[in-house]
Amino acid sequence: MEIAYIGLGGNVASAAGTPEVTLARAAERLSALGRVVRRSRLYSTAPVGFAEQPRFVNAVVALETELTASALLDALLGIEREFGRDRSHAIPNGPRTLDLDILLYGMARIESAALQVPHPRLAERAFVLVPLHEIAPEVIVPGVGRSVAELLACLKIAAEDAVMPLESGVWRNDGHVQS
Ligand code: PH2
Ligand code: MG
Ligand code: MG
Repeated sequence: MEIAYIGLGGNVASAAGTPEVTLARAAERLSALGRVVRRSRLYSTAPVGFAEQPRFVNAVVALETELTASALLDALLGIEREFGRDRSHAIPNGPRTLDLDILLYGMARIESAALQVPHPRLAERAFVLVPLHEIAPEVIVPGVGRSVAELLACLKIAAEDAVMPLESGVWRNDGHVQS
């Protein structure tokens, strides 16, 4: 059994609805892969890497799972496709209905063509570190040897509106152990 931290993001509507609804439905789907033990709030975040697109909705959940990292990745890609993710002519860092990234998988370090864990850009992305910090401030990032709280303290969040908590009736946002 491992704890995987999964980043959720999206900035265009899916058949399920707005990005908020997509993320809420996707989090429910994650329960089929184990037990969702924590979830951050939803955040409205400024797009990183490609500016000419709508703001993103981001969140992070902790999933207790018996799946291997590779099986988890396959399952996440399947859920992305269920919510209309189309990678066929996608702009790098561009708009998407749903992105599910394995940020951390226990203390594992994985460097394969298909999967890098910890997520290689985790430490530089406020849209990941802020929600991850909400549910796992003390967790040490393998390879970096620093806690999420230390990494967030090192990161300068330039714009005030870069990462803003979002109130949404569709998202359970207690941040604590889920039943
Ligand atoms: N995902 C990206 C690129 N840029 N920006 C924000 N704000 N949120 C994201 O989830 C995001 C991004 C590539 O996966
Ligand atoms: Mg991503
Ligand atoms: Mg991804």
